[in-house]
Amino acid sequence: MAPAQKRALITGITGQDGLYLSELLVSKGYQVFGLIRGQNNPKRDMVERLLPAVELLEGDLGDMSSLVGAVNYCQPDEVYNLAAISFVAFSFKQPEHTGNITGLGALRLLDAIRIADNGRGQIRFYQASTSELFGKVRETPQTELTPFHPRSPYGVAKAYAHHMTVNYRESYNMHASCGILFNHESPRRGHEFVTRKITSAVARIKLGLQDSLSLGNLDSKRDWGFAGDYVRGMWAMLQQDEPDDYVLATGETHSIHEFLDLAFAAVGIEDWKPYVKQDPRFMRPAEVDLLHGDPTKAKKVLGWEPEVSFPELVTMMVENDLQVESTKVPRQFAPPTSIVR
Ligand code: NAP
Ligand code: G4F
Repeated sequence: MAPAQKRALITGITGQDGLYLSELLVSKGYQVFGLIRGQNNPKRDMVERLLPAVELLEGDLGDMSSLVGAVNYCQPDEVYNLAAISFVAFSFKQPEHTGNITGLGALRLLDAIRIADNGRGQIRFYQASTSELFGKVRETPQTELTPFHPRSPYGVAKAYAHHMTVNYRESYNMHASCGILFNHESPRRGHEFVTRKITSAVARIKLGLQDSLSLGNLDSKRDWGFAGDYVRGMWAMLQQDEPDDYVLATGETHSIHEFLDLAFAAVGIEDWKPYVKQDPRFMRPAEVDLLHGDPTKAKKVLGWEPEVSFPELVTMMVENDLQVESTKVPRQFAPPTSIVR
């Protein structure tokens, strides 16, 4: 007899990681359910177009009864909690809301699963933890054992969610794992994050649609990987016999200066300084200066390794934005097709 089709519930399905993870799970034969919030979410059409096999369920991490209803309806084997207020800068502006959704929201979902699972240990849970937990880093590179020192309301809320996940694992024998993921990007990255803000602006500058780009702190360093690689690691964590926590990172760190070098070079601009302005509006009350992860444990236990290099990632994002933005160029100003690709 063929094994029963696995069922997965994904929160945050409209986000970058939710889309890549859904594609991965559908390709593996899962029946995928996605939680979608709001009475008329503008991203519903996009998800339905990209992922026709996925069933969308209405619910919100701020609303316990909708989470209980979603878990009871889909009877999942695996739940991936990707939903969050995920933009660090925004979390300083709405810290209470961030705490409620990014922090308490994870607890609500854990409790909905605990009640539905009723001690059987059949529902596996993934929590989207983050390298922002390390914040003002105590050591470099950062591992699963590096102490936490979050530097934003987002980081603090994620620390609460992380510790709650570990606590539910230890208290209720739940198969609950945390992926401590370093920054991962893609052509699906939101425009509020620095990488996409840069690649979109570079494309627009090249196409004559924009003159300059305003940024905040250019000195911070991040361990940037490709989101499509990272969702493989999320899935691998839930296939282990025992739940645990894992760092996913490339093991390299790069500054925003380096990202700018590669992004502008991809459209043939060698000196980006005339195009980039510094704007205090994009500075944060507290900054995370350096993130540099050590993925040794994930490699050893999960067999996980990133496949896309830093230069490949930047080029992929710029090329995508050249295509997206070229559709906005008035016909008489259309650039040569060699630039559009
Ligand atoms: P993202 O693109 O910002 O997606 C966030 C998702 O959360 C969206 O689907 C959003 O829905 C949903 N959401 C927000 N508030 C919600 C609420 N109240 N109820 C239900 N859903 C809600 O984030 P991402 O980059 O895919 O990241 C996925 C997860 O990994 C997040 O938890 C993030 O904090 C974490 N993480 C990300 C990275 C990274 O570098 N990308 C690194 C470490 C950890 P709407 O579309 O309706 O707003
Ligand atoms: O792209 P960012 O906004 O990402 P950040 O703050 O590192 O957070 C992302 O990665 C985390 C994992 O480490 C996730 F947990 C989180 O959900 C999110 O996905 O900013 C990166 C760096 C920061 O140092 C920021 O100060 O870029 C700097 N930066 C400089 N100018 C800017 C800008 N960031 C943004 N968003 N916009 C700017 O204009």
